[in-house]
Amino acid sequence: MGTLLRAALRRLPTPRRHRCPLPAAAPRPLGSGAGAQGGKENPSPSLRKDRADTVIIGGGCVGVSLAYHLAKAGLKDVILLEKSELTAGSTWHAAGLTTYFHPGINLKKIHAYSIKLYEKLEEETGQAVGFHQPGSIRIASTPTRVDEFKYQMTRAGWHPTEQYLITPEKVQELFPLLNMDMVLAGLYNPGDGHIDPYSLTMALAAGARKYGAQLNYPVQVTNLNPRSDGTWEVETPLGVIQAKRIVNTAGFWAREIGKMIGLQHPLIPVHHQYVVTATIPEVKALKRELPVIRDLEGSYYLRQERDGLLFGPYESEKKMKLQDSWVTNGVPPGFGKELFESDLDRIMEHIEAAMEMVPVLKQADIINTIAGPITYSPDILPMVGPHQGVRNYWVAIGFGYGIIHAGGIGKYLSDWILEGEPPFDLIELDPNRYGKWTTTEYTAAKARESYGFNNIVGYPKEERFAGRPTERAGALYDLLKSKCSMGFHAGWEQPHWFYKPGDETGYKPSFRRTNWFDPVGREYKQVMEKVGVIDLSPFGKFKVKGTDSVKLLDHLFANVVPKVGTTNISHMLTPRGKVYAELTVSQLYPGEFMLITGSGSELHDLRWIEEEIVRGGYKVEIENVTDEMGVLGVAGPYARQVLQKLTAEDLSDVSFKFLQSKHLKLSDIAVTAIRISYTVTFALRLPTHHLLVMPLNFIANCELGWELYHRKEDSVALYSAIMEAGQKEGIDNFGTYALNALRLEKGFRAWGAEMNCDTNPLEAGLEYFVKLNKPADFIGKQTLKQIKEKGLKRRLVYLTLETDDVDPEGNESVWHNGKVIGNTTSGSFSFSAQRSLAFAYVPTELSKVGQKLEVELLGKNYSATVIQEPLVLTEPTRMRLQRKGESPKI
Ligand code: THG
Repeated sequence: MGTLLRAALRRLPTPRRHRCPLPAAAPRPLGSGAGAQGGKENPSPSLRKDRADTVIIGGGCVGVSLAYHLAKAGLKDVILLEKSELTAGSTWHAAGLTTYFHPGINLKKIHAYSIKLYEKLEEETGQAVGFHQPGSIRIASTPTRVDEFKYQMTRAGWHPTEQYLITPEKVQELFPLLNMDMVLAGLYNPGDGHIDPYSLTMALAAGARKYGAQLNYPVQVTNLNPRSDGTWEVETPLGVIQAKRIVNTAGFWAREIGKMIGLQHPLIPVHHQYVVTATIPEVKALKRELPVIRDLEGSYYLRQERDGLLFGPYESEKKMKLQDSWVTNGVPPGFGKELFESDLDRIMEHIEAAMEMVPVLKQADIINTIAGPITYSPDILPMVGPHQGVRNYWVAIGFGYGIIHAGGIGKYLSDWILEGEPPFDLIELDPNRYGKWTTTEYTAAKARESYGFNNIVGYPKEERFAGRPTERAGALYDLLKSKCSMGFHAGWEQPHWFYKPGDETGYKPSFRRTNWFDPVGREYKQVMEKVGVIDLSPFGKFKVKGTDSVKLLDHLFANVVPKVGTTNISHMLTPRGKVYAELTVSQLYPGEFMLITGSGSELHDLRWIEEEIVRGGYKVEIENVTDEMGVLGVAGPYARQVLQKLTAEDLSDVSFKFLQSKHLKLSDIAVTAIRISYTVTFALRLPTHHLLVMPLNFIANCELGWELYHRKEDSVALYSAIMEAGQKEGIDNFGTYALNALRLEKGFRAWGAEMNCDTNPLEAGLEYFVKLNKPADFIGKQTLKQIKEKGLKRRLVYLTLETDDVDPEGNESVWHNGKVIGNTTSGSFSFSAQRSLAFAYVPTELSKVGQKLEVELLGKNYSATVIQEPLVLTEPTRMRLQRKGESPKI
């Protein structure tokens, strides 16, 4: 370490204690400080109104942005309650970084909106915001990091965000003070920078007031009482406010607000420190402001602060600090604009890395360190939207990067509140991705990990291991854990792929094909040629019954209601005709249904259904049986032969048809069996031309499969009985990676990839499941009719790609004639075609079979061809082709 810096550290003033206000020398972004007037307006601490449309709880940048956007959109009676003063909590001491970059596909839109808003806020509100946009560079100093940047480039290529992969020379030109020894490449976002979080909040507050919102502080919310009509009573020391809806934007107090209504929001405050230096002559001598840099290997950000530098590290999982007493006891009620004691020892290795990378730091004096609480959620993404289980309760909480998110999230949530559906897909922020399994211990372990992993390489198919297994791991977990690489799905552990002697086991992430590639091919073959068993227990499972159950499902779903003993694949659409969810619906008994959804969408779907039940006054009961039931999938040509050994019930095709369900005893265990398989089944909508790449006899009979729903207590016995019965047939396990390859070959779309609330079912090629002619006026029907009349601008196509050591993953750029014209949605290696497969959205005029396109993977454009789907022919099509005397061609 440089001696001067060491000396400087020694000269630091005595670290500030808890609850000491920000000293005069507190950092303020360049040129700011004078303009921030909004906070001076000290509203009278009276409620002024006792009725509101929306009460927003918490006056940080996120809550104030929501008030601004709701009021600007014309909503009357928006009241924000802040218990101390605006920005108290995390906003006021934030480092204020703004960036277009986010690895998440949809969050890029939030970032871009925020930046565009912040650029014009002063003009709109008269309040300066201290916004600096010198650009930012992420620095790669390892080859893997360069791969990561290439991966990020293809993911950003179909977004409006400007982002460039730049050479070391260009990096140096933009940031002349770098030690170039370690720089291999840079990821450059022009327009990035930093803003003064306090002034930003004041500008949003000025705007919110201008448009009619009421910001009240200091007014503490002391209790929240739900009323039977779905409205709320918000109690404060100054009286009660009646509100149609409440929005929790309380930052690191959000857990305390949640507790008032019996919810435990998974978020935890962590310590974050940053350091500000005095003037550095080399910085002062520069003609223009330095771009922000993020040294990912060193795990810190660094930006110019006046004529010095500001430097903020993210310590490792082991070194970072949680406020332990807050984890267990909650945030002390009086805590407001206070800081923690700083601890430079904790960040010393990052200081050293920064001095290596930016050598002028060695001579720099530190004039300030800020150590404040910021909120972390288990996956470091915020929770934004309506909450399942509590009517008219919304959240915008868990922000680790609140400043860059505030603008976009305020707009997003305001649109959702006012229009009844999310303006675009942001499923990764759904508060309902968490549930009862996200305990405090889990959240604390994850907060540590997320903080420590701030700058780790973000691989595709990333797995993180802290806090696992949860109490929800699943009944087969202990039996299977040593045999496979497990994936985490909403608290469950589900096998990704299974080990065999000679395999390189464990989690070995890569941007290219890695250790699971060959084993997944083996599992694929297992299911195609013999019979495989998969644990599908993480599915979300609901039972619906009651007088109005048929009526409800007819209104909720775009497909017809299945007859008793049968199953349909059905979509819930939004009023705008987008795909909100995909479920299977089985009528088990007259009027009694089982609804099955993916593991990640359990509470997401449940919230929507529950809300429609209340809205329409349907007489039904819905029960979430997700945790009570296990599910085993048995698939492959010998599936029938194996299961038949365990039951007297006739499983032949005549008596147990595709998409039928029956209650059976298998080896004396009661199961509800559905003849369906995401892996292998019929496709009824097959066109006549196929690219068939496998000999017919090889794929004959491969489409057989059952799902077996049973009591969780019986999972192990059922699994063992099936495995035992299938010895002769060579039964074996398979995991979700093989499942994904199988479903792609069959042309099955996956919710969250090929369809979401940005896509309508027609462009997604789901027309077969959408019954526009059914009598019931299901949600989205009218809009969808209009969409159909107008014609589709883009379509989902099925592509094969000539690749080498990398497969498409989804969200890559699709090119044509030197331009990005679309994006992939998911992909995999096809073990039957022996080349890569992907789904992609492209303009309708480029969607014809035979169209040549390119897909960008790791910096290279691979040639791709639109082909007729599906790749693997299934029984009905083969029969039809045979009858016609045609033989499919390779
Ligand atoms: N099994 C069950 N429920 C589910 C899934 C599942 N719910 C969520 C998700 N997965 C739903 N997705 C699908 C998608 C397609 C099929 C099954 C579940 C499927 N499709 C056939 C096809 O497209 O050819 C049959 C279509 C038809 O004729 O109706 O099987 O995996 N229980």
